[in-house]
This record gives sequence, structure tokens and C-alpha cells, in this order.
Amino acid sequence: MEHIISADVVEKDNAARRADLERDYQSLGERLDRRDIAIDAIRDKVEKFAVAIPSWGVGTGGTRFARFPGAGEPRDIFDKIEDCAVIQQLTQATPTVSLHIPWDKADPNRLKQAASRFGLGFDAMNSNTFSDARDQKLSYKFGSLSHADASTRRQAVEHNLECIEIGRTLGSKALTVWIGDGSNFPGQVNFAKAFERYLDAMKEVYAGLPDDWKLFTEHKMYEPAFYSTVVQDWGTNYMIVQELGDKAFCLVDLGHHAPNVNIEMIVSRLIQFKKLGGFHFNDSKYGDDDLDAGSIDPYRLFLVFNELVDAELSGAKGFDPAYMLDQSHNVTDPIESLMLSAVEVQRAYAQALLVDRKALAGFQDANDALMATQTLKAAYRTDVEPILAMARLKTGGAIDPVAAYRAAGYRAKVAAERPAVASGGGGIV
Ligand SMILES: [Mn+2]
Repeated sequence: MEHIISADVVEKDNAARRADLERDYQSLGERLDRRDIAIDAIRDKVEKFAVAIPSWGVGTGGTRFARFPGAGEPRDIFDKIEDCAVIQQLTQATPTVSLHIPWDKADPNRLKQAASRFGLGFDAMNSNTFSDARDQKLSYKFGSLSHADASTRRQAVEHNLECIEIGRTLGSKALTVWIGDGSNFPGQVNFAKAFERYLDAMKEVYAGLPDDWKLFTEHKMYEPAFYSTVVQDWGTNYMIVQELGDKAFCLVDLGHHAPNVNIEMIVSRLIQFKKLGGFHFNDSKYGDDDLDAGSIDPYRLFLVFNELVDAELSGAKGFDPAYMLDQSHNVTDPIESLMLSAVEVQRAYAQALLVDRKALAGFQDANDALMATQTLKAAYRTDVEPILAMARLKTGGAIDPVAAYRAAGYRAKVAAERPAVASGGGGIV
């Protein structure tokens, strides 16, 4: 297997940090022992935890107003795969890439070859009927899968079926569908008719799904439609997956809810009714800001993982969510942001594994609200960084991924090889 960052650089950086890490790990291990937690068992679980990288994440994102490209931006999907390989090499937390069609369209066999050079696999396929591709016959300006015109709906269905076909060659096992369909004016769209058309179209997509595949439908409250959105919330999403069948699941993008919505409770509900498909992790302050996972409200990320770990440990039937990052990087190096975000997701997982669930259940039954919430806080307050760093070290990654990345000079190297991208154009997805 090829490595993009020189192993010498990673080893040199690790060597400088190794002794301190071993002391920190030892000390944390002793403290966890007092709580009857075996640190190695937590580290083993963290090692196995993986989150997929979205191919579009390695390019600089943007807003509706502008995009300010960075140096050495990937020119095509093959450059993107190399950037994803760097993230995986240093974090050992991101072994798969999630492709977006048509942005990443290329010969599937070449794609497969490019990824396997670095030991990467492919996560869920993502279709795009929220923008018009070049040479596309019918426009999605007024919708796609819910469009009033049958030929436009057909074109959108065919596109999703094509994504499945490409994914089959790549070894993907899921299709994620997010649509921007909706309306900007009261009266513009008949809510019921639009939803009916969407369901009919999605049934055709579902019918084209191989037996061992899953279909993820992603809800989002608003944008680009600012008055009404066809798949706007988890309630509608739940109705959709119920209508479609056993292979259909809800996908929760953390940024796609109204501010202050209790997302962890939504997660619990979907787990309880066996319809949680997976996540798009990011963070937000005001809306769908697509900020780095864990950068604004790490406690919320922890509370989401508290529900996930609760399901994992209780052996919830059919519980096997897909984890993916989905965020936009406007002012940072996307590779650095994605590495840190993957680590943040792992951190929330590790912290949630530390919750004393027996004690928590006791406090809940005794209506001891204060001690119940303190039980969660005790886990959240634990600095699990030595566990995460040790998991990376053990699997061949970097103790400090950003430091190793900077020491390797990767960005400067690719900036010399990849021509600068002209600025302009929006970039948020
Ligand atoms: Mn998303």
C-alpha cells in the first residue's frame, strides 16, 4: 500500500511526542481503573471507529456570496482521493471516501484502482439533482424528484439509478439522496401533491436498489427553497423511509435542523424505530453553517454519541449507522479541518463509552436529575486525547496529525503541482 506522506516524517514527529503520550496514557489508565474502566478496551473500540470523508470536503467550500479557493486545490476526483489518503494515513480514522455524482464522475474501474492504491474504500454514493449538470436536458430549477413535470422526475430517477450502477462497481453499499426541492412563495407548490410525486419517484429509485444496499434519505429544513422544503425534517423523513421499505433509513445531518432542536432525542427516536441510517457530522451556530464537527458545540456531539453508544451497548437490533463528515471549509486547509473533525467525532465516541450507564439508569429511576446529568458530565469532562493518540500511533497514524501534516509540507508540494483555481462561484453543498 502506498503512502503519500513520507513514513520518516511521521515517525520523526511521533518520536518527539511518544514518551509524553505514554506517560499521559498510563496516568489516564490509572484514573479510569478507579472507575472500573479498562483503558485498552476503550482504545480498541476507538481504533475500530471510522468516519467517511466526503470527496467534496477536500476542496475549499464557500457560501452563497463567494468562494476563496486555497492553494493546491484538488483538480479532479483523483487529486481528491490523494487528499483523502493523506487524512486516512495520519488519522487512521477515515478509511472510506463518499463520492458525489456527477462531480466525481470518472471510469469506475479507474476510481477503484486509484483508491485501492492507498487502501481506501468507498462509502455511500451521493446523487445530485439539486443543481444542473452540464449538458443536462431538463433543468432542476423548479425541483427534481418532486417536479410537476413527469419527464424531469424521470430524469432525476434515472440519475439516481446511474449512481447505484456506478456504486456497484466501486463496492459501495448505499445511496444517499438529498434534494433541494421546495418553494420560495406560499402557494407556489401544492404540499401534498409535491410530496406524493416525490414518494412515487423515490419508490422507483428504491426498486433499483440491490438487496445488500441501503437507501439514505437526508432531510434539511431550508435552503435552497426558503419557504417550504419537500423533505424538511425528521418527521417527514421518517414517513418516507416507512413508505419505502426495509432498506430505507433516515440520514441525520447535524446542521439540517432549526437552532436549539434536540437532535440527540431525534437520534434516539430513530434508533428506537430502527430507522437511523447514519450521519453527516458538522457543527453550526445559526443554521446549516457546515462548520467543523465539534467546533461550536462539542457537548451536543457528545450527547448524540451518548445515544449511539447506549444503542451499541444494549445491542439494539439492526443498529449499524453509517458515519460521514459533511462540512464546508472556508478559511482553513480542508485536510487539516477534516483530520481534526474525524478526531472530534472519535473523541465524542470515546467520551460516551466512559459513561457509567448503570449509575445513570439508577439516577434516572430515582429521579435524581442532578446526579444523572453529573454522570454524563463526568464522562464528558474526561480528557480522552491520550486514548485517541494511542489508537492512532498503534495503527500507524500520527500522534499529532496536523503537526505531522505541516512538517511534511504536503500543501506546498501540491500547490506547486496543481494550478491555482480561479476564485468566484458559490461552493456550499
Ligand atoms: Mn449533508
